Amino acid sequence: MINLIEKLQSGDRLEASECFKLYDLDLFTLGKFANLKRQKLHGKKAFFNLNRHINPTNICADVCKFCAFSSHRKNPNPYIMSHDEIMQIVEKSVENGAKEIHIVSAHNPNTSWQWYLEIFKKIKEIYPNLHVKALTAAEVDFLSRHHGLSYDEVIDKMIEYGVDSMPGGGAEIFDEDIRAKICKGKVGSKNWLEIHKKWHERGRLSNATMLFGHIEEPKHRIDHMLRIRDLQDMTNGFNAFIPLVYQKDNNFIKVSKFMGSVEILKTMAISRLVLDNVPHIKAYWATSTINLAMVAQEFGADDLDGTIQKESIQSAAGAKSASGMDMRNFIDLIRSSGLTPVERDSMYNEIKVY
Ligand code: V47
Repeated sequence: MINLIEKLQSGDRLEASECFKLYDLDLFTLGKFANLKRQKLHGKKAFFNLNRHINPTNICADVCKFCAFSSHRKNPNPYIMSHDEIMQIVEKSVENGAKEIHIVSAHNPNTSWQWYLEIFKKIKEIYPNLHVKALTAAEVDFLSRHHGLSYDEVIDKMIEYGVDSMPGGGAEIFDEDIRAKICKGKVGSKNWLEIHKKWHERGRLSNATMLFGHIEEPKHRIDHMLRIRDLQDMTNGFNAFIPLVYQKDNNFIKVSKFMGSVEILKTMAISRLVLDNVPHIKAYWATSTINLAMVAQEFGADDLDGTIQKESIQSAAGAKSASGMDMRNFIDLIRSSGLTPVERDSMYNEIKVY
């Protein structure tokens, strides 16, 4: 342990074998070193953006056991939005100040690939400066398999139709055994990484998530982070890493012990320490609660995601995020935590320091 602490003090990159020992350290030791790294990169800044999440359909060909959003026997309310409906939401969101639209759908087998992609063109025609963050690697994989397109073809179409960046969804946990238990049939780990690699190779940026607090163990989280770190060494295309805290309601994973705040904060801190090449660690308040997301800013995280306006995926599973967050509240909470609220764009350029 002394060697590991010396290594953390040096600030040098941790070897994989050292990363696997990090969970043995206590929260405050991890927090101290993660905060040093965070302060070195971002000082006291806590980033957020003005965004809107839109989930155009919940009808899904896949059956992920953690998902309470897709329509299934515990949530029998299938829907699919028309492009007109989506455009109305976009219009309202822009009126409310959104600068980014984050569009993620279930894998709906009853639609064409055009239904997935043409909406981006429609948005960009009217709002050329609105950032479109859309299509997870899981959706890319679904579109490829369902419509007989290669990954390259889907990705080139995304660019042609106006997608600016890719969200980090669908990564879940890369370990193949755990993945088979929680989301069998969905995009495999290697393919998730391959899709992001192809996206990065076209000069585009994306995020990476990790779903934790279900049946995985700490070693699986470290393995997940290391696979992200390896790809980032090659492409430098990840903007942010987002550890998503598992929400337990209305889904099909039986979890006997739920994750407490200490383990959540340790995971945030460890993310900062392992992912020395990813610029931002996002404490996504929708899954961690807003107060813990604020505390996480002192344990390695530097970003909170945004005001969201409406959230359907995590709130279906119990998170208190259904109606987003008021910008004033956001700013006041960041300030009262002793941090500097920084509104950013989707590429982390600073728009306004409050
Ligand atoms: O991949 C599904 C997760 C993700 C549950 O890129 C759940 O900036 C917790 O990826 N408990 C989609 N999480 C959302 C996502 C995301 C969110 C915010 C920002 C960004 C970004 C990306 O939601 C899925 C899945 O891991 N999810 N069910 C649940 N029960």
